[in-house]
Amino acid sequence: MIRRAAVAALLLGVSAMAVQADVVAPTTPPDAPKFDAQGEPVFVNRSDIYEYKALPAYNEPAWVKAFVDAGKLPPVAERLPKEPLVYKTANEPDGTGVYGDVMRHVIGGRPEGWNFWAGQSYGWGGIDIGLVECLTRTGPLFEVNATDLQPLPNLAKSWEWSADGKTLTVHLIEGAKWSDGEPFTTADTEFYYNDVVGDPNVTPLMGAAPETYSNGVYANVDDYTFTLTFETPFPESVLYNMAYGNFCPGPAHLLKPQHPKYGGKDYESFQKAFPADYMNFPSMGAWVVVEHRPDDIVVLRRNPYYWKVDEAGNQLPYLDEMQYRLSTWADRDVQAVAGTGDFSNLEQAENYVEALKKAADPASPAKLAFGPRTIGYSLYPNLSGNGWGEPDANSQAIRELNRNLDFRKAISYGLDRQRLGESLVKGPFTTPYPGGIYAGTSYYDKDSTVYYPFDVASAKAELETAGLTDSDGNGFVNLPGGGDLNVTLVTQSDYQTDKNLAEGVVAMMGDIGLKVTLSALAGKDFDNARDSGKYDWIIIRNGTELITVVSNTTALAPVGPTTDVNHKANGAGELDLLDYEKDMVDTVNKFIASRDPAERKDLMKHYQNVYTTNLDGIGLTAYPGALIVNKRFANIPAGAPIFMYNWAEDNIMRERVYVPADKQIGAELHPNTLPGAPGSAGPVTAN
Ligand code: BQZ
Repeated sequence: MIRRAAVAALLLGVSAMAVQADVVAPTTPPDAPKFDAQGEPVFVNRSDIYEYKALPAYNEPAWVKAFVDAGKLPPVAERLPKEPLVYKTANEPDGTGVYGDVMRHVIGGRPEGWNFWAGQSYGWGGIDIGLVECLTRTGPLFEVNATDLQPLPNLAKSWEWSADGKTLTVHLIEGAKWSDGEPFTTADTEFYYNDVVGDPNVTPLMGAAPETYSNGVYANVDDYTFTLTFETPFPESVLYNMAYGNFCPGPAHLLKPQHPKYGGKDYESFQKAFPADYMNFPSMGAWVVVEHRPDDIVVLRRNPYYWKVDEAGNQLPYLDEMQYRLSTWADRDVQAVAGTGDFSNLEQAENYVEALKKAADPASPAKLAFGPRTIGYSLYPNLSGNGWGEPDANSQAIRELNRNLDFRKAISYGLDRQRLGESLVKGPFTTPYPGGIYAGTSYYDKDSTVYYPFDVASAKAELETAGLTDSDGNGFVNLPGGGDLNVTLVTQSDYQTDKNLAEGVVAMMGDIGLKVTLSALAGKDFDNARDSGKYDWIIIRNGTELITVVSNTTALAPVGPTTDVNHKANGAGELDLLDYEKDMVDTVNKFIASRDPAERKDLMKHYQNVYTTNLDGIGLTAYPGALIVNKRFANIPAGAPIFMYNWAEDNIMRERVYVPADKQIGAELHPNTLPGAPGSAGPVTAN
């Protein structure tokens, strides 16, 4: 490793020893160990997956027909939209499915309530993905040809841009209904856009804000058509941002009366209006929550108004029930390989060896398939210097240091990323991750990626350059004129991986003389600390934007007051951006406005260079995840990644997954029942 100063000293004829030990020059990241994903997707065009059309006749499970015969439900044709979404048989890996059976999920989160639009978490692990359907869909894009890469239609069946690119007209599916039979119309999209996203007092679960949609101005045209009008032409990324996590409208007929603007008591009451014991909350998803036993299980039953069918006219879903056992994320892996659970995203590298061993047994009840290296962790210093998260004096001093590149370089030079990855799992899985766009993805460019490699002497030199020295000789650097600097590192306690990485960081920072104290927070507390800026440093498993760039693009930089993970506006709405951040904002906005693929590639090379040169986030490690699914399920698409445009719960398109009749296990907890009326106690029978 060539120390820059030593070379300079030699050139000047000065003894290298006389020059203060300087830092090693930044480099490009090491190539990741070769790791072949198990199974390639069958690449298709979007139109090969599904289309919207009326079919001559429709079917439903026989036990659902009993509800029609008892006069409790309209005939199935009247429960479907004029032109349902029709999944094409040729894209169903195992063809037309049969009705029946259940998918038994295990999750580590817990439902807070059902008001996703006021920020309530459903406990993750696929519950929210299956309940809140959105205008467009990106999960299945993992199998879409790069030449046809645009968001899939979903509740929005089509859209078009005005000639000047400043107006987007969106056409909703016509005649679809909520699971309680109420029509889905632009009343729902208008309420979502103007009274959830547009109301600063309301924050939806994934933080969608006006900037998420390029500050478009909403207008209804009719019950199934609305427009968004923009300042700058063709902000096509808004269509990606209309997928899961963002433009997923709620039932205005239930939400609106609770909203303070329409007679609701106040914002807190609005958020808490549909608590976790409220059953049968209307959904546009394939299933509806009919039972919740706290810390035990959430059970969902099929939505009789679901607006999707297969080409034979069978109303979907094929699976009559979804279960979510309320446990831990680690238990999800254990139960999936044991066969008592049906699904897991194997994402905690510590469990790989055991899971692989179990799944390798031919008698294993589950199939395990590794995908691409898209699970990655970064350490994020809080970059706000003007009060986001209300820091005390000590934290404010740390934020000033966080805003100093020499300090951020010290952290990076102090991290032995190879050892961090190997502390999780040995083998070709993990690779040092500098931060920024992931290696191996469409917009990655190695030569644009700057890597400050592990070197303790360089780390210590950078701390000194940042004005930190161990003035009291106790082994830890001190704040200028004060006691030891003591950084609090927030991590998520629900995952062993997050805790292991955090513990590794604490130890390595100690080796360079930087005292770091761990604060491990569970689920919602972690998410709240992350989103409110109440941290000095935080370790986060990164989102889709650093893998695909085209989804969640606004999360790549502080393009708005609340879009960036480690730099949001203060209470006064002020963003004190550093110069390099302004460059990133400008680059991302140009990317969003560009329709030229070559220009977009170049813009992302620049973004990657600015991000990694300035360590906007300090990468730790990246590795592949594996999808574990019980072998009895059919129609699991080949090569489905656990995480890319979205999680596998979305990617595998659960509504068209089925279990052949001879493999069904009779594990439904509420067989032959349907959701009841909103707010009623639970599921209902036909008579
Ligand atoms: C997958 C995912 C589906 C959230 C969540 C959880 C939250 C975060 C993140 C993952 C869980 C599973 O991830 O770990 O495999 O099933 O749910 O939503 O970590 O705490 O806030 O971003 O997606």
